[in-house]
Parts: sequence; structure tokens; C-alpha cells
Amino acid sequence: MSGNQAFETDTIAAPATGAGESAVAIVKLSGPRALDIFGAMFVPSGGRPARLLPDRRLTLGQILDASGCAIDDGLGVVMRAPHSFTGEDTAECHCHGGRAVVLSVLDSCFTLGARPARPGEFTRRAFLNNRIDLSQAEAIADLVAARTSLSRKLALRQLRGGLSERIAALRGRLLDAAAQIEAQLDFPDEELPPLARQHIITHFHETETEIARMLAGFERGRHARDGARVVIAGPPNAGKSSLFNALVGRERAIVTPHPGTTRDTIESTIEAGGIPVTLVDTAGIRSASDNIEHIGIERAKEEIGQADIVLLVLDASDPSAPAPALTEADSHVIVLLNKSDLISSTAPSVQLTPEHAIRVSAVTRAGLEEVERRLAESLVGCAGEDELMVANARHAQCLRGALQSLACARSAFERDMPEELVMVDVRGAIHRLGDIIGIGLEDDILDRIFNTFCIGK
Ligand SMILES: Nc1nc2c(ncn2[C@@H]2O[C@H](COP(=O)(O)OP(=O)(O)OP(=O)(O)O)[C@@H](O)[C@H]2O)c(=O)[nH]1
Ligand SMILES: [Mg+2]
Repeated sequence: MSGNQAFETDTIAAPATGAGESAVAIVKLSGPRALDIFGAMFVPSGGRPARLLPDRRLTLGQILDASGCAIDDGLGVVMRAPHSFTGEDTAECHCHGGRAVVLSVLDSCFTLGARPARPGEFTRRAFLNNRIDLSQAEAIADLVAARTSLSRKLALRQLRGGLSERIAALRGRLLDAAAQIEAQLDFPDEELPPLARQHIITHFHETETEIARMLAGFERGRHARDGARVVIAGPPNAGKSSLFNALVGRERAIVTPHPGTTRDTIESTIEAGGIPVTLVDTAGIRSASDNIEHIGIERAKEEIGQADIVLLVLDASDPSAPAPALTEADSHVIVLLNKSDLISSTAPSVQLTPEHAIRVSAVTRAGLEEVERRLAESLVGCAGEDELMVANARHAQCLRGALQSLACARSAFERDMPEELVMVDVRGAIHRLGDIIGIGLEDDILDRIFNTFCIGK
């Protein structure tokens, strides 16, 4: 755990549910005055005062404004410290989810002494009170933002401590090695026995291998968490917009027999292999016939540059089709031979057909399942969940830093450099691993992380 300990002196309030109308909304209070404020604005039916309500049991009652007038009938619940999410005294009003109701309930909280919670402040308090570590706090934001089943699963595993345990184990191993080296510094006259030296080098090496393995899955983990950008590109009239519509499942892009139909880029979201994919249709690439088309082509090229995967669409029925500028030698490109309904299966199609090109037809939908399968394979592969452990760019950056420091430490140790020098890098690696779970992180870095959360989380 983080070793942070900071009990806040003020009490915060915010809606825990989203903005807009809903059947029910929840307003949360957390902090030392949460139970007092709740007691002044919630009157349980049956006459028992709110301060005597049992923990974690929903009770029907009246929600009042600060002057004692009824705002709504609803449910109230209290969770006393330390058995709450934040580790502080917490209370919730479950009211009807209209804007006026929620605003009045919040206003009542503020008039009675709470202040508006900042983004992510409930989670930050949970972290500061050692209820969760930083990677778990981040997992809550990921779970709320998860748009597909795979991103939800990854976030849940991180919330349950999957990543924290791995990092804590790696860090523990380095702390052991550091202790052995430190002991040497304290008793400089005693040589570290060769066996212990070898043992420490092996320790470093194993840790490096494990970190490198975690980092190897980052690209796929990132796709699983954040989704991917897949760009449909190719020569004019190859059927890019038709394929875009077929994959999206509706007539989103204009399709005509005239080359140069698509000018601007068009986006839509689909799901492939459990991850959200932003699919982008682009203008056909050729020497532009006018300025608007020229701008469209420039945009298409920009999109290709930013794509995680390019679906290069060629017209299989047109033997004179230009050879693709992008080839499948680039692992980011999947070649689609469209209009395969117009040719016999044995007929030779476009020249230089890459071996792994997929024959498709936007008209008959032939081959589209294979496209989705290949997309999923390229984006997350058959990676086991274990390989998708690192999905957050901040975690990857910390792991890269740790790996670099560790490699320096090992090389210095192998070259019999002074132990003090070795220790600088060992400490660096330990810190970078600690950053992932939030050990000793500076306040301004925490600010930056929690500011990306939404209010009420
Ligand atoms: N037979 C057949 N015709 C297709 C297929 N896909 C597209 N077409 C036709 O090919 C023509 C061009 O299709 P589009 O989808 O507009 O092609 P595009 O690549 O987006 O063209 P630009 O936007 O001009 O670059 C249209 O007449 C489509 O109906 C296919 O799989 N089979
Ligand atoms: Mg088009």
C-alpha cells in the first residue's frame, strides 16, 4: 500500500450519477461532517433520527433543504469510517433524478457546510486513506469509461489488484537486492561473496525480463483500453465507402460510380474483438482533379500516418488498378481485394496481390467476417489476458524508466563499479515501480492524474 495518510478536514459533496434526467440520482457526502450534514437534511420515516441509522442499510425518508422544507422523498444510507469507499464518514441521498431535485439536494449539502468535490476527489481520498493504491484508483476511471467488454474486464482486473500485485512483487525483489547491496555499503571491509553478487545479478536480470514482457503487451493493452483507429484507404472507386458502410452497418458514407466521390474523412465507431474501433473512410488517393479533392487527399494521407491499422482497399475486378504504395510488408496494413463478386475465384486479380490479402465484396458482404477477425487479431491478437496487463500509457512510461535504470544498475554491477553508483540506478528503478502504485508521488502529479477523473468519482 502507498503509505500515504491524509485525513481531510473538510466535507465534500457531489452527484455520483451522470448529468441529465434519470429515474434516480445519488448525491454523495464524504468527510468528518458528512453524518451531521446528512442528519440535518434526511428524516427517516418511522421517527428514528438519521444519526442512528445502521451502516450500509438503505432507509426510506424525506430529503429536506437547509430551511427544513421537503425537496423529495428518497432513500438515505450512511457508511461510517473506516468502512466506506473513501475511508471517511460517508452518506448518500438517493433522490429522483431530475435536474431541479439534484441541484436542490446539492444546495442543501453546501448550505449545511459541505463544499463541491473536485474531479476524482472521492477516489483520491480513498487512495490517500490507503483504501486502494493509485493503479486501482485509475482502474475505477477506466471501468467507468469502459465501452467494450474487454476494456471492462481489464479495468476490473486492475481494480482487483492484478497489476498492483505484480508491481509489488517486482518492487519487493528489487528492495531485497538493494538491502543486500546497502549492507555492503555499511560494512565496506567485507567483500560481497561472489555467490551473492551472482544472485543479485540474476535478480536484476529476471526482473528486467519480466518488465520487458509486460511492456511487450502494452500496444495491445492500449488498444484494448483506449480503442484503435482503423483507416480505410486506397485508390478512387475501389469501394472504400461501400466497405465502410458495410462494416458500420448503415449507409453512412455516399457511394457513387464516380471516382473521387469521398472528399472529407468520415468516422464511425464499431467493435472488433471486444475493443472499440474508430473506422475512418477517406478520399481515394490519386492526382487530384481539383482543389477540394486535393485537400481531401492530403487529409487521407494524414489519417494513414496516424492509423493503428490501414485497410488498403483495391478493386479486384480492375486489372489496371495501380499497384499499392503501401504493402503488407508493413504490419499495419491489411489489403482488401474488393468487388470479388465480379471475378471468378480462379481469375488473377490485381497485379502484385499480396499473399495475405483478403477477398471481399461490399455488395455480397463476402469476406467481411474475415476482415473483422484479422482486425481483432492485429489489434489485440490472441494475447492472453496476462499479456494485456499494461494498458495505461503512464504505467508503460514508468515501466520503461524502471527497465532502463535496472539495465544500467546491472551493467554497472557486472563491471564492478562502486556500489554507491549501482544503488543510484537501483533506487531509480524502485521509484519508477512505486510510481505505478502511487508510492511517494508528488502532489502535483497526483493532481494531474485525478483531474482527468469526473466529478463525483
Ligand atoms: N460489384 C461491386 N461493386 C462495388 C463493390 N464495392 C463498391 N462497388 C461499387 O463501386 C463504386 C464505387 O464505390 P465507392 O464505395 O463509392 O468507392 P470509393 O472507393 O469510396 O470511391 P471514392 O470515394 O471515389 O474514392 C460504386 O458504384 C459501388 O456500388 C463490390 O464489392 N462489388
Ligand atoms: Mg468513397
